[in-house]
Amino acid sequence: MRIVDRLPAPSDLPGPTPESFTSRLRSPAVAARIGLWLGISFAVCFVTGLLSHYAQNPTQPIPFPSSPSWGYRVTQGLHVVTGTASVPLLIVKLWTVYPKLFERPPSLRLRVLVLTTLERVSIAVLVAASIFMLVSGLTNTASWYVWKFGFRPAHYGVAFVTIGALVVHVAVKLPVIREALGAPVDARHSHDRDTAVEQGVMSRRALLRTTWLAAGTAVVLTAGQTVPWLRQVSVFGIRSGNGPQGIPVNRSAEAAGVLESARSEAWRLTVTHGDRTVELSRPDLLAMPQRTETLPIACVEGWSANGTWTGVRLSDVLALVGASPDSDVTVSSFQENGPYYTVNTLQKTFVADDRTLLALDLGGEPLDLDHGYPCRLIAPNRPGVLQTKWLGSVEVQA
Ligand SMILES: Nc1nc2c(c(=O)[nH]1)N[C@H]1C(S)=C(S)[C@@H](COP(=O)(O)O)O[C@H]1N2
Ligand SMILES: [Mo]
Repeated sequence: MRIVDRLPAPSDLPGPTPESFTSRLRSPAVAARIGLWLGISFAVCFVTGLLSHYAQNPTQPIPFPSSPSWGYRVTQGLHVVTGTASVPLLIVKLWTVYPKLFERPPSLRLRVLVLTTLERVSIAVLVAASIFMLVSGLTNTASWYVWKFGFRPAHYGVAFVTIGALVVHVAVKLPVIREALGAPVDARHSHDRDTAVEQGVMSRRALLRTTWLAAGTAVVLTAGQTVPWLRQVSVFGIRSGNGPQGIPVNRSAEAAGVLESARSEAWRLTVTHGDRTVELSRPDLLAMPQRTETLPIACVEGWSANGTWTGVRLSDVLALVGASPDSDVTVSSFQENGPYYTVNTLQKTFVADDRTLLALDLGGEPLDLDHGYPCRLIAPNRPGVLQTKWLGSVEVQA
């Protein structure tokens, strides 16, 4: 069926056409190679992101494990590193395929138009969703909350759109990808435009090498916030600087508005189990058996650092109100400008783990005000956002 009686040939329409682009660099031979790494990077980012999301769920059908203590540190480090490395990969990938934006449908027949439009829409969704993921993730790691929406649900929801569109894209392009990866990078690809023969400023190989270098640099610069010996070079690692007691600070006591309440003599930790309640001062807690554990703070933003924490076991405190460690426990901060980060529930796995402490000291000194003085939670393999500082109460769930 024809839309109108006499159609112009698609190539007669005005405007640039893919043939206006003459560089050999814009080829599936390049796009497929970068796409392969971009795909791997997105896959790692997706899986580690799901883990992080699950770890932060208030209820977990399968309990999140408390071991290994450094697990979340590694997966979330990978999440932020692969996300950051994806930025240069995506930019070069989009550059290589840019001429396709000006492609005309092979004919103006309705069926062809519908199919072409569908393909374009699926690519548009993939590109838009990918850009959203990388931009929202990066601004979040920089603690630059320009968004009105909640970061976590949006970043989580669009992740599925991105991965779905990616799977469709790879499936549709499989023949093109296979041909490209099966031949030397310099070989002509059957989808190369006849006009794309100009050498340009560099070879395909050199473009790829430059891209790997850019991605590698992004990795090294970001990984510095997690890997101590890389810290010196980590200019992207916003929180890589040393905070008090050798650990970066996410929100300072001043920002949390607890400068006075944290230093107050009247501070007590309220521990509740049903109708039993005890109130503990810092000297009370210090008089209990003290345990020391080396555990990391691993922020969702990707930075992490090990600390040597001393304090009382959560299970020892629960024993004071006759609660078994086989319970879920909600800890709350006395910080008033919440609600974010100020209340969270530990599943049984974390409550029963002997390394879970109500920490009083860090690195052999009383906790810095910024690290949660007079008392903070520290548990193994837990997102930093759930390591509540400036504790006010511990409540055993029924
Ligand atoms: N009460 C309270 N606890 C909190 C936060 C907060 O803002 N308020 N921030 C959390 C986040 S996001 C992280 S990463 C860790 C950081 O701990 P640190 O500042 O001691 O390194 O504390 C967590 N505990
Ligand atoms: Mo965090």
